[in-house]
Amino acid sequence: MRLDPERPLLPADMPDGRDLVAEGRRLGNEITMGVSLLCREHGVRSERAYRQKMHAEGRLMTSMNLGMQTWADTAEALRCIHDETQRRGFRIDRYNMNADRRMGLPPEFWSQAAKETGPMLETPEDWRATAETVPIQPGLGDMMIGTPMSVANACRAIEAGVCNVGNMSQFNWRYPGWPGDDVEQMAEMVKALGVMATHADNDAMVSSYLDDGFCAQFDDYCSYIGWALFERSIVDELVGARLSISYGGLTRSPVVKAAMVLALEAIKPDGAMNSAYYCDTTAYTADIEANHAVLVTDLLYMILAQLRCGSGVPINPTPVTEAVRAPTWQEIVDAHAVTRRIGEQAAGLMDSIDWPHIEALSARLVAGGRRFHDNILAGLAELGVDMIDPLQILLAVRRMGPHEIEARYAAGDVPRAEADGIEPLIPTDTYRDLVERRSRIHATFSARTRPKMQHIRPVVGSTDIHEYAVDLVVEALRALDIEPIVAGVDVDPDVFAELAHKHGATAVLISTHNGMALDYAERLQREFQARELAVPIVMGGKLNQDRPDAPVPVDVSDDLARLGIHVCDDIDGLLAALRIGN
Ligand code: B12
Repeated sequence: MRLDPERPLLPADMPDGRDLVAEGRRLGNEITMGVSLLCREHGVRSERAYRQKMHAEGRLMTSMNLGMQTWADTAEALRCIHDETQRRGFRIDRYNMNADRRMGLPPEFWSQAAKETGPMLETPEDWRATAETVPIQPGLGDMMIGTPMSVANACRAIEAGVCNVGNMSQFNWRYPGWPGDDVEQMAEMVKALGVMATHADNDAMVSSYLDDGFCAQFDDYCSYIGWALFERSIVDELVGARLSISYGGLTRSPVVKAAMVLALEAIKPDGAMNSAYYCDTTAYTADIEANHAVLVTDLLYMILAQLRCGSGVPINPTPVTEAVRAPTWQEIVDAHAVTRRIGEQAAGLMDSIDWPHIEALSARLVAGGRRFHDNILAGLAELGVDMIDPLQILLAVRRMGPHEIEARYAAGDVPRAEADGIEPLIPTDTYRDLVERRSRIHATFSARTRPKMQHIRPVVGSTDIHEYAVDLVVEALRALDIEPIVAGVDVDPDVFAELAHKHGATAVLISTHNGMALDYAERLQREFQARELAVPIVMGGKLNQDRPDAPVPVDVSDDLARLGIHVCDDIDGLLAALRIGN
């Protein structure tokens, strides 16, 4: 997105962010922070105190992502994990609940959107049970702060004894079927930050998984660090809450990740504590045995980085089935068993690592990050954003989007040309992947013959936040001289149907990943019927569906085909799919 000089970045009649923080603080004062089962068992009042105690005892802490179909299934998985890890002689310290995206919506909207991967907390008992089922500390890092339900969710989490509530980086996510606008959503978020500020002295922390938000679209790791500093300036300095950062799932280079961990620790203010460092999620394929190599290498460097900086931050190993679907509880335990074993051996390997190289890289990241941070603060002020109003700041950056922000404020050279993007100082792995995949796709598709391609006018978009495949589909189409209508991410079925109708589209190309492929397709077809549209639908991504009777999302490619949807495993299938109906 390029800023429109004719259109003001912010509306004239928005609420004052400072008043919203004050309102949040008032609401925060009405609730009492709970103490979880884990903390009670260890005689501490908070996750932070627990971690300090464990760190002092020399314990390597671990964290897991967990989100089954329902809360009942998730609670059962927690019990099984607790028992099985005890049997195998270790334990897991915390879990981050991967909730259904509908958790971010007011309950009256739940039935109007497709069920996605992850549980819903529906009753007060469910919320309390997150911290009471087993002595494993919950982090509610998804679909809480940043959503239209920010305030209610933050309050319930605090009352349940959840200390880390997120997710600052998810501030740009949209929620299916929600009719409100970005001002309303960000206002709720700012209020929730006020709630968290009230409980900062009780060790409540606003968590932020950097990879969930704009950082996933940045080309430069310096921008990651700069963005972390930027979030800190809003949460810690403006609002008076405490930010706790997670990072790692989109970085496959263990050396860069070790340097990033050192950098994230180096920029932390005194007394702050980060949430979790994640193993890579992107280098995995369907070759499960080969994925073990990715896991082990990544873990080794992450554990060594922990030993080097002594942060006391838990490590989150990625189950080897990551690229296939959401994991079973057994697959999660297995990944932690690997972590434990590497943890036993890591200290002996400390001296074999080239720390001066990693620390020099970390220093460059910090220096570049500080430049990004200074640039963005000065740049926003220049655009007329009131830099002591958190609502104005959040709304402004949300409206600018990650590409515009990096193009303006990156630490490296300014863009060579508008289309080029920035020249990254330390390129992100996602940027490297994109460049490599794009050139491969360009080479393949531009070599194809293009019969009657000019008649093709597809709409392209993603049903959720996953955006990388959409970028590639667009690239492939452009290589064929087809200019698509790009619907973007988080596109609801009625929006796809409206766009197809309005533009006389010849196909709708959908990427979907959140375990809702079938439910979404049926809703889309109903929207098509309502508009009497007969346009081919092509779907790719994770074509699976959460089902109450199955422990993990089930592949629904055949069901989609039966509905008449064209299913594509990869971009190569696009050409054949596009010919259909022409
Ligand atoms: C990167 C990633 C993320 C990033 C996305 C960053 C971004 N801005 O795009 C982040 C960290 C933000 C993220 C968030 C989430 N993620 Co995610 N994510 C992934 C991951 C690691 C890679 C997906 C990806 O982009 N691959 C690269 C692209 C190029 O490959 P691809 O998607 O496979 O697409 C290829 C083909 O499928 C095909 N294709 C895809 N779409 C289309 C469309 C058409 C028309 C065609 C022709 C072809 C085609 O072509 C592509 C090239 O071959 C996968 C796991 C994995 N390794 O696959 C999990 C995964 C998809 N995520 C998952 C989940 C659950 C989530 C969350 C809901 C978690 C949560 N509760 O917060 C959120 C989403 C929330 C939201 N608001 O939507 C699950 C889905 C579970 C399931 N149903 O099985 C997965 C499988 C992880 C797991 N094992 O649990 N995620």
